[in-house]
Amino acid sequence: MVNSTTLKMDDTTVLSLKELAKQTLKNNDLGGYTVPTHGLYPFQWNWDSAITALGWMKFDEQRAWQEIDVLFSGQWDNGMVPHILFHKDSETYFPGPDVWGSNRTIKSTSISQPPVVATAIKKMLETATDKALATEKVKHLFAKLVDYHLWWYNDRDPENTGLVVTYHPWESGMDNSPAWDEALNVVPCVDWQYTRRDTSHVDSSQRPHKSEYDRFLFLVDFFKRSNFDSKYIFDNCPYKMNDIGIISILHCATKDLLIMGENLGLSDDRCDYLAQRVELTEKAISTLWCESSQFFYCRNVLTNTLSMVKTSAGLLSIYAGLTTTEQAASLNNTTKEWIEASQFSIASTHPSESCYEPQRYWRGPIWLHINWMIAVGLAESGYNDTADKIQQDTTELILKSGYYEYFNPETGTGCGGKDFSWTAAIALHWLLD
Ligand code: 9WN
Repeated sequence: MVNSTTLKMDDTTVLSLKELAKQTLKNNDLGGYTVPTHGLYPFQWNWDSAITALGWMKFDEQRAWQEIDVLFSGQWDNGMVPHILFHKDSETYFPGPDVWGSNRTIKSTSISQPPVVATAIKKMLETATDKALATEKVKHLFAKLVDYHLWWYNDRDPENTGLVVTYHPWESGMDNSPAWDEALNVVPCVDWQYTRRDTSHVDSSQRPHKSEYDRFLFLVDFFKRSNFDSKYIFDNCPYKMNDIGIISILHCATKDLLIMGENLGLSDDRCDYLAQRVELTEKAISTLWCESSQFFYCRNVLTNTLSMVKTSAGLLSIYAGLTTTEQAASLNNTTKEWIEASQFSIASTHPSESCYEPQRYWRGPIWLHINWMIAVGLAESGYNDTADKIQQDTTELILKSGYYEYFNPETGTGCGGKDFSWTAAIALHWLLD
């Protein structure tokens, strides 16, 4: 176990890590938006940009707000903020805009990603030194954010169940999580040939298998064949999940949005409607809780079965404030035990699960922004010791390996893309402040 209680960094180390993080963001800046890393991910990603803006905020507030403005420049008329905006062509990523075929002015995918952006904006507003700029920006963005959140609730929960659905593992942001295995297995494979680009940048042992990509692409084709018709897709999509990760991130962000609106005097009827949706989720969330294992799981909506694998998505319920006092206590104990189960933490899949793979993308590796959310949630529920432990162990990772996309929980080795924007941003926002 890492003896993180003794972790002390001298000022020079902190300074050089900060410098490196700032340089990472500057190097990944393509003029108004930040790529997650060059080559592997050469476009603007939704939740990456929201997290990355928190990093920019530490040294260039104007640039931080620009990141969000550019993200919202790709918002669809129906309110959806796409998972990828293809601002400029690139040959280094597959599937690109032609495969998605969504034909908008700014080319994009037709699904979204975990909507952490309103939460990021609230934090940016709170920490801004230029309050006038921040207030002006939030006032300008507010209606767009409301549109985005309404899209989530209306488009992805048209039956008012309280739990939005997701149509693609890429939408969850936790693309290769074992929580999707069973549901993805019944999705047909595409019947056309393609060349992946990801495995030319990163070793294939750290990326999804071809059988998963075949199904990822089938779903992309399905959206295109469905003409992106919301109702048709809701009724016919062969993959529909209640993802506890997205549900938690959305819930937290909607509450943050409503607080911002109230504080700035921007609330309207649409906010009252969002508040009702918040209540609905609070009532429905217990259906994702398993009393015997004391954990929140994702649900395959098409079979109405919980996906009984412990992934870090289940710990985000505490970050959303969706837990009872007893559930929070139980999840705190689970987190402590989870931390002890590998050398570095928090593994994205619990190390005791048979599907745990410490270096394969979302089947075990550690992501820093997930650690941050879990730590924030635990601290807000009064579990400061666990939150501090996560923060110190996470710092240990960047000291050892720098700013990689994700990290092996057994060795702390950096995996996936190098010089990664959200890792650098979380270091600036949370670890080195
Ligand atoms: C597909 C950019 C994105 C993250 C996701 C992560 C990975 C893309 C991919 O990279 O997904 O969206 O091609 O593997 O899983 O969370 O936003 O960093």
